[in-house]
Formats: sequence, C-alpha cells, structure tokens
Amino acid sequence: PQAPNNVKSDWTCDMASSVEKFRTLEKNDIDHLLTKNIPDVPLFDDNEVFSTCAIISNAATLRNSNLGYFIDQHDLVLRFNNAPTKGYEKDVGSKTTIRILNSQVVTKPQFQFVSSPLYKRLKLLMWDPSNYTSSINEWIASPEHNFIDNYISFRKSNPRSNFHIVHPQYLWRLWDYIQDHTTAHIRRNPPSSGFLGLAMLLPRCTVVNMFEFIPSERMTHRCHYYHEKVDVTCTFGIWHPLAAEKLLMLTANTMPDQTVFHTGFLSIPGYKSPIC
Ligand code: NCC
Repeated sequence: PQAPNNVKSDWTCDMASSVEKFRTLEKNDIDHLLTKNIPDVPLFDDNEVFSTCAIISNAATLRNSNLGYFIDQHDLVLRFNNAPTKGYEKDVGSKTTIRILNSQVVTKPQFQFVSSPLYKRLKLLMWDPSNYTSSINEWIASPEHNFIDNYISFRKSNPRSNFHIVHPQYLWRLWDYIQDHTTAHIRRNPPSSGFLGLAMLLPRCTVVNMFEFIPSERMTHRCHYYHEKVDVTCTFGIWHPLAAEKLLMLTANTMPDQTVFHTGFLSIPGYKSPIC
C-alpha cells in the first residue's frame, strides 16, 4: 500500500482540529475497581505511528474479495468484535494488530470473551455507550452491558494485555462531529465501532485504508462475511448513525470509484499525512 502525497482532504484535516483528542478511561478518572485494573501502559505510545493502516469492516461483501494478501501488507490492521480470520485469510488476511470490541462481545456468554484465543496477543479497545449527559459515575453504576466483571477477569488472567476502554464522553464528541457535518438529524446513539476505529487511527497513520465500509459491487443483504444471516441494517444502520458515517468516509476518500466500488476499499489520509 502507498501513502498519497498530492491529494487534499479538508474533512480529515478538519476533524484533526475540531474533534477532541482520542481518549481512553484513565485510572484517575474515577476511584473504582474497574479503573484500578486499567494497564499502566497506554494503548499506543506517543511515538507509535504507522505508515499504512487497514480497517477491516465485518461486511459480507468481503467474501470473494481476494483482498487478504493486500490487507496483510499494511503496517497496522484493525478488526472488530468477534470477526474471525481463520478460514477467511484469502479475503480478509490474517494479521491483526488491534481489535475494537463493543461491550456485548465482552459480556455475553456466547462470545466466550475471557477464554477465546481470538482476543489474546493483540491490543484491545472496548466501548460501552453512556447517555449523552451521563457522568462517569453514572455510567459505571449502570453500563449498557455489564462488562466490568469480565474486563477485570480478563485483565487478571492476562496481566500483560494492553486492553483499554474508550472514555464514554469521547464517543459523544465523535457523535457531535458527525451531526455537525450531516444535514439530516441523526439518532442520538454513539457511532459504530467502525467510525471509532477511524477516529482512533487518523492521528497515528499516514494513510488509513478502509475495507468494505462503502459496499462494493459484491453488495449482498447478508450482514457479516462469516455468517449467512441476512440483515441489511448491518450495512446501512438502524441504531448507529452508519449511513452518515459512511457518507463522511466517502467525502474524505482519495481513491477512484473503481477502487471503492470494484476492489472494495477507500483511502483516507491521516493526520500524519503531509497534507494536514
Ligand atoms: O456488525 P459489527 O458492528 O460487528 O461490524 C463492525 C463494523 O463493520 C462495519 N460494517 C459491518 C457490517 C456491514 N454489513 N457493514 C459495515 O460497514 C460497521 O462500521 C461496524 O461498526 C459494532 O459496531 O460494534 C457492531 O457490532 C454488532 C454486534 O454487536 C457484533 O458484531 C457482535 O455480534 C452490532 N449488531 C448487533 O448488536 C445486532 C452492530 O449494530 C454494530
């Protein structure tokens, strides 16, 4: 993958200056057993920067894409939730640097979060939605999914894991940004894991390549590349402001239509790009 050097993207550079800096929960945010278990090391060191980053959506359109080899060439690869690579290497690659998990995946028994090998030996970042106006105390007292015990168990059984939690108010600052740049009114629910991933990586990457966030010509009504379930809301959104997120991504994209709609990825210059 190549980093672009002669294109302009007002959108990302604008996001760099107008969205609050990416923020995870810190030990001193609240005196609670949860924050005591947060690792001493940050998710990324200040000097941990990457030339090329790949964000792999969970979309069913990745099936038969043959993008696996190209994805694995990136310096950093971000995946989401319980999306597997085993058995799908040809289409999605096998490298994973970091996973973003929503709190359902950390909490619900079906995902076997604490025991599954999928979540070992990589960076992990999880998020759980708060109410727009909730304080940290209110959120921790009543999270959307009660992930706290599993977070602590995971950290205790994997003490060297680099596993952080998004500051819930940061999700709302991202939501504010999406609403401020969208003419339609969007529902007051936090952005999807996909948009969070983009916001987290823009400050660290020269270029961020995003796979099948804009559905390609392999468009299907199925939800995920690893399931047969049909659910078109996975692609266009019903709870998350997914359509608004995707339109913003497309606005910042520097790749030609052929790449976006035929090959299946778009490219967004990060803040480390010379154009910002
Ligand atoms: O489906 P999900 O999303 O895990 O996908 C991760 C990110 O990929 C992008 N995506 C996914 C499917 C698709 N057809 N098109 C896409 O563009 C989206 O950007 C999405 O964020 C989530 O964001 O965490 C989400 O998680 C699922 C679900 O909890 C997990 O997959 C675990 O089973 C949510 N679905 C439900 O709760 C039913 C989804 O709303 C959001």
